[in-house]
Amino acid sequence: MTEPSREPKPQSRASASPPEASLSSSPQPLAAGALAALAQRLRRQVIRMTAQAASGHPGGSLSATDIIATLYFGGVLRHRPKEPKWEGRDRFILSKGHAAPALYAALAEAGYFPQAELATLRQLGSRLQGHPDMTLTPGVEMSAGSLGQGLSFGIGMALAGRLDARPYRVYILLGDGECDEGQVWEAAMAAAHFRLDHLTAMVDRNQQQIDGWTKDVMNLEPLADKWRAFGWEVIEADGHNLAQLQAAFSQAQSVVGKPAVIIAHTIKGKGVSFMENNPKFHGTAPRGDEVAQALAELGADPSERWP
Ligand SMILES: Cc1ncc(C[n+]2csc(CCOP(=O)(O)OP(=O)(O)O)c2C)c(N)n1
Repeated sequence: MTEPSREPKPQSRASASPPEASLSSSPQPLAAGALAALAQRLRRQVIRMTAQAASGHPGGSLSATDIIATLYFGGVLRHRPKEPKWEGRDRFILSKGHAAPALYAALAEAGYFPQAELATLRQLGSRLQGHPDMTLTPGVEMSAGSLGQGLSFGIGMALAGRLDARPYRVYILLGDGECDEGQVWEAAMAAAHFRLDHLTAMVDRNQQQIDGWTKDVMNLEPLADKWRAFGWEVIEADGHNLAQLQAAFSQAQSVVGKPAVIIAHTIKGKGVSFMENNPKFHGTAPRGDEVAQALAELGADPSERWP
């Protein structure tokens, strides 16, 4: 495959991102049924990982799982799991780093590291720490955990791609509670100022944060209008409808001259009845009978390998 030239080319503020030519693609997107089944498998891994670690953040991992599954397996990201540092890859930044279990499950599924490693979540010496570490884990683009930083980091990557004339795209997943951070809005201003149309933010709009409902902690509404006022194209989608998510990503890719944000309406703890909208499972792992019930509700497959 021919890599795009590294020759820097002059860019004016008005210029859009580099042309989307000459990038090799990710594997073919999965068909709808297979993608849905895969997303459920990732959810089961989130349950097993956090249960085994006896700690972690299942709620915000389960709300983000369909978004992450669509990125990696729904034909959005161009990436090479066997060549994680391939310079032409699209970048995915999990800014809400506490949802690391969902990211790790997807990376293992894609082949960045063995599935068996998922069982080492949060152990001393493991490559899979409680929050993503870009120095340890293949496929992790940014060390995250301190909320509010991912959009700024992604802007740096997007500007670097423009300077290097590399036509990769940058995707950043934010929590809605994370949007309480002032740094998010400074970054939102900057991304619009620099017309970063090769950058897409996603907000996991599950309406909850660590202490409960976002409307009670810090009301974000009207959230779409806020992003619009900051100069962004706003796309809203049901964050658990994979076809809608795929359509939202392709709409975001077609936006010219400004960044796009996908507000993905989700449910914290999605797929497990006693976790849905239950703030207890923001940062508490399932245990005992809860694990069996969660796996059953997520369509447990007895033949599934664990670890
Ligand atoms: C700067 C910073 N402050 C506080 C925390 C502690 N914290 C971890 S998760 C969380 C709630 C985040 O809510 P949201 O972004 O909505 O995540 P989700 O509900 O999707 O899990 C908080 C406050 C943190 N990680 N970083």
